[in-house]
Amino acid sequence: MQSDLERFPKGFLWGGAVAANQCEGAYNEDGKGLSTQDIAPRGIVGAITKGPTKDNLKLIGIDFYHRYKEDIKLFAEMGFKTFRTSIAWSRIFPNGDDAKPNEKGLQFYDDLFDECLKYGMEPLVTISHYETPLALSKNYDGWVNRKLIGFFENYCRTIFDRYKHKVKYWLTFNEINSVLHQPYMSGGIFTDKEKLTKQDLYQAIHHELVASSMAVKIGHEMMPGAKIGCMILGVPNYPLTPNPNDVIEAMKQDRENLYFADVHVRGVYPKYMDRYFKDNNIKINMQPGDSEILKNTVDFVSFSYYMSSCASTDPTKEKGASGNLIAGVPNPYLESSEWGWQIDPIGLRYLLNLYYDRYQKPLFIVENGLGAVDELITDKNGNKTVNDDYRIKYLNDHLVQVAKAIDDGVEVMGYTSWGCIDLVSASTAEFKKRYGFIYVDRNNDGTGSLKRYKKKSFNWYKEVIRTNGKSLV
Ligand code: BGP
Repeated sequence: MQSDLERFPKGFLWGGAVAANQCEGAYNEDGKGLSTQDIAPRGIVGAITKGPTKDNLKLIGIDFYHRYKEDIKLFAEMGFKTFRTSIAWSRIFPNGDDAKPNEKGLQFYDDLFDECLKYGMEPLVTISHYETPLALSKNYDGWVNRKLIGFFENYCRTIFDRYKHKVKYWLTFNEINSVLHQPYMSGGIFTDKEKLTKQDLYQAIHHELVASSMAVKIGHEMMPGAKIGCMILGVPNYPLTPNPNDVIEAMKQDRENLYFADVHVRGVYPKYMDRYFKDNNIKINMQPGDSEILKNTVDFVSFSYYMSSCASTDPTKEKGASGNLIAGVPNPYLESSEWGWQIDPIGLRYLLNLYYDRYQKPLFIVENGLGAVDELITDKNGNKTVNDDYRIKYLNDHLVQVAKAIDDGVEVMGYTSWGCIDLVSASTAEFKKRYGFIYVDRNNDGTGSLKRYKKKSFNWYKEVIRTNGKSLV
């Protein structure tokens, strides 16, 4: 790429992203209640347990709860303009339906946001990132129950009021469309995935969509100037072949995800869902006022991007490619990560264009990165580090495509690389799968000093931010 072009706009929000449940630890400190994650030691690949068990790496995470000052300082050293994290709902309302919030939980995020602001870093806050209070899951079946809207509203009012002078950028539900595939992790739905009816699933989605629009409504009322976005798990679907049947299949699979952003941006259910609901015998119970609330549309669309997928109507093609909570037919043109996620930088340019053509809203890439096994080595100066050239290549190649999308005319607000510091992975709840610019000494068996070390990508990203993307190649 030519280096003399000012592709990334001035004020582009460079940064990194984490989620409370994957890094904070301190799962039962200072009045925090249990969340759905505290009994899911294997992420989405294993069963949930009766209570927290020692093998659940998230209970300690990377001890961010106690070490955030050290970590934020390192992010500041890289020049982060923004830091995306989530608020653990069960730190604020331990059971989700409590009458009063937990002051110590509120104080923690006050301190955390102050620390970010001290370095001129804008907090970008996910209100709900796969950490529904466990009591809401067990006692109400999560978002299947309409009562969750009220509890969520109460939670939003509490945090908006508390942080209105500190947080300008908010995201409602992390990867809201992932509830289609992971109802427990994403929607706190306690009913077994196999037993969950489509009727209940889509009713739960309706509740989340109403709650999300409600958050936009009250957020705008309580925090003039705040920018509130939805957050979508972004996986573009390519037809596996030019067979028109595959093209229609890809369109259908894309719509499964686009539906969520369509409602958030347009404020109404898209027409194609009428057909889907009819075909699947689903009747959404819309209460009076719901359609009015849905009209509170988002200020921007944020999304995660790790991979693309292929759609095929050929029954001999198996959905063999594993991936970010969604499995697709493997693309023969792409290579895969060590975890089988297909790497497709151009897909990011494609997705940015797709969203922008459809919505004409600013876009924010709030997750992207490479989960890999890293080897900690000692360099010639005696410093411990990781030579993660593979990560640098992955991120560079994706950012080049972001630059191209900006050239295409797409409005991109920012980019927060996922897992800017190593943390516990979401899907497999392990430590071996690392994303960070900062290595954390912790292992799958829970051993390790929790010490932090800068990887090679640390200085690389610092330079990308310093030059506003001109150092990309
Ligand atoms: C997304 C989640 C994140 C994150 C990321 C990487 O689905 O929003 O929480 O973890 O994927 O996935 P994993 O951690 O499973 O590698």
